[in-house]
Amino acid sequence: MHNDLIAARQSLYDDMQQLHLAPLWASLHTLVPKEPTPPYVPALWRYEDILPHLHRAGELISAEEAVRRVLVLENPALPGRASITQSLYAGLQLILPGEVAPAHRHTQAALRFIVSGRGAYTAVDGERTIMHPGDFIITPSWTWHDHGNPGIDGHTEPVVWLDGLDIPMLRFFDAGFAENGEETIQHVARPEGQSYAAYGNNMAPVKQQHATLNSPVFNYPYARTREALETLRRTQAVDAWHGVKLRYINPLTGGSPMPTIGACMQLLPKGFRGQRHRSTDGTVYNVVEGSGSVTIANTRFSFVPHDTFVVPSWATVAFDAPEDVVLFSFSDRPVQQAMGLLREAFLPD
Ligand code: GTQ
Repeated sequence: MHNDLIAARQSLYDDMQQLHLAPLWASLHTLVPKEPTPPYVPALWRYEDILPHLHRAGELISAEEAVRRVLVLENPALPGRASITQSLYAGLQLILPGEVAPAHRHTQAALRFIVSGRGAYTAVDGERTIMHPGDFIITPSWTWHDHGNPGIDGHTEPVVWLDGLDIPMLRFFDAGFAENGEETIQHVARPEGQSYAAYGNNMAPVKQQHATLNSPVFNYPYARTREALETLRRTQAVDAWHGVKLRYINPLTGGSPMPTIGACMQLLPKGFRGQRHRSTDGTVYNVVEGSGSVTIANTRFSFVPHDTFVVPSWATVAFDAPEDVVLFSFSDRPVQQAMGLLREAFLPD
């Protein structure tokens, strides 16, 4: 290209910049890429590495002072952003015996996936639920919530869970609001188990079945999920990509339990060697049972129970399970589906 033309163009760009104008043609290919080019990377966090730091935090700050005592799992390529993918946040929360995490609410939606320990509860809009390892619990947008660890049957132990929130998504939309409760521990308005009795048994109250954006079930107990996966692995063909995989639903709609985050549980039977697949929803996994490995793009990660890993948008993923493996996962899939953007591909052998 003629030097004069190069100089003239540069001069135009410099003058434009004063007016906060930019030439589209210089960046069109990155603005509208042929396929996703996520700025974040595959990563795995070993529970064994995190736990000592979580307990050190437990010695240095109370749950009440911290409000939420959480170690945030930051994507290595997004430091300081409290993001594990571009849209999602993940963190490991610890609550020690006798502690309370005070009541508040915010427009950010949360899920809890219980990793370890018994005897803690979470309360959501007036109802408590005891958390058991493997339970999937939702705290929908703008619901009051507090957590406590009084122990169970006279026994107390630390309780750890994985928090998944849509914090980066709400930051993108500038739609975040929050407020603290007047009381540290919210008033219990309904007995434990009421919402599950009303909506968790493939039935719904005859006079109140209007569907809402959020599931009326707020604890999906692991015992039921595990039993379903076990029955299916014995009675149906195992999917070559997913093993046996179920998604959590809002029983009144069949859609995801919350509008911004979808979640699944899958069982990979011993000896499973999964084929590669990919999708546009970057996904966070937590290992519930079993050891194995996952290959994300060209990197292989070995995992053991309680480890967490993230698969970026459009990165290929394939699992290897030398023993029975159970994986929990969550992503922004319902948002992409609502916008007609979700794409996935199942690659042949
Ligand atoms: O438990 O309410 O990990 O508000 C981040 C923000 C947990 C919670 C987090 C929160 C919470």
